[in-house]
Amino acid sequence: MATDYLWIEGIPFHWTTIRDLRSLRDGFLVRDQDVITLSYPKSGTNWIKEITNLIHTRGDPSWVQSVVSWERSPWIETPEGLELIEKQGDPRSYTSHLPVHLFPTSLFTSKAKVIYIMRNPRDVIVSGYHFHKTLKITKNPSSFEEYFEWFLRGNVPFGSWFDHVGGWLQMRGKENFLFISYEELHQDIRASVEKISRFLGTELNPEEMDSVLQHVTFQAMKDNKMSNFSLVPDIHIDHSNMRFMRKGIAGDWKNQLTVAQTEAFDRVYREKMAGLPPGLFPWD
Ligand code: PPS
Repeated sequence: MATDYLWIEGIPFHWTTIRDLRSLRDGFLVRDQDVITLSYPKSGTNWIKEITNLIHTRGDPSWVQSVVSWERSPWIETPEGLELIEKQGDPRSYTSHLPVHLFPTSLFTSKAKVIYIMRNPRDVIVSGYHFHKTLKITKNPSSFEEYFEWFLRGNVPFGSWFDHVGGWLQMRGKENFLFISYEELHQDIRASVEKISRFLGTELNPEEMDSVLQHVTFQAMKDNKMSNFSLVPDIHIDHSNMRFMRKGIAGDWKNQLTVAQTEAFDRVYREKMAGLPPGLFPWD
C-alpha cells in the first residue's frame, strides 16, 4: 500500500526516513576517516557504493557478494542505517540522499571523503518514475506525465533535483569532495575507478583494478543479489514490477520524454541552473 510523503522542512521524504532530521544534522559526528557517497536518488548511487566497497577490499568480491549493499554502506537518513553506521569500525562507509542543508553539519569541518554522483536529470526522471511506481513506501505516480510534473516542482522524495545538485555543488573545489557523473562512469569506467581510488588514497595493482572493473559492470551487479535489490523486503517494494537494475544506460530519456516535455524541462533547467558556470555537466 502506497502512503503519502513525510514532509520535513518543506521536503518530501519516504516514511522510512528518520523523523527528526534536525537532531541528525546537529548531533551526528562525521569522522575524518569516513567515506560518504552522496547523490540525488536514481543518479548511480549504488554503482558508486559498489565501486568504493570493492576498492576497499582491493577487488576481492567476497564482501559485495555476501552482504547487502544497504548494510555495506548504510543510509544515514534511516533509523536502521544510522544504527549500522554507529557500529562500524573505521573507515566507515555510508550513503545519503539528503540535501546539503539537512546533512550533519560536522561534515563541513571534517576531512571525510565525499563522492557526489550526478546524472542527467532527464534520465533521473525516467529511472525515478519506473522505481517509484513500484515502491510501497511512498505514494505512486499514476502516469509518467504525473511523475514528470511532480519532479519539476520538487514534489518527489528528497525534493528538487535542481536544489540538491546546486546545493552540493557549492562544495566543489574542496579537496575532500569528488564530483563525478554517471555519464563519466559510462564513458570510461577504468579512468573513473582510477580517479575514485586515487581520491580515496588506495592505489590498486592491475589485477585488483581488473577485479573491481569485472564486478561493477551492469550485468555483474544485476546478477549479484546483494546489489540488485531483490532482497529488499516485500513491504517496501512490489517485486513483481520492480527491476532496480533496469536499463543502466545514459540517454534513455529520449525514449520517454515527449517533445513538449523536453521543451518544458529545458525551460525550467535553464532558469534554475542559470547561476552555474558552463561546462559543469557532461549532458549540457
Ligand atoms: S537509488 O534508488 O536512488 O539508490 O538508485 P541509484 O543507485 O542512485 O540509481 C539507480 C540507477 O543506476 C543504474 N545502475 C547502473 N547503471 C550502469 N551500470 C551499473 N553498474 C549500474 N548500477 C546501477 C540502475 O540501473 C538505475 O538506472 P536505470 O536507468 O533505472 O536503469
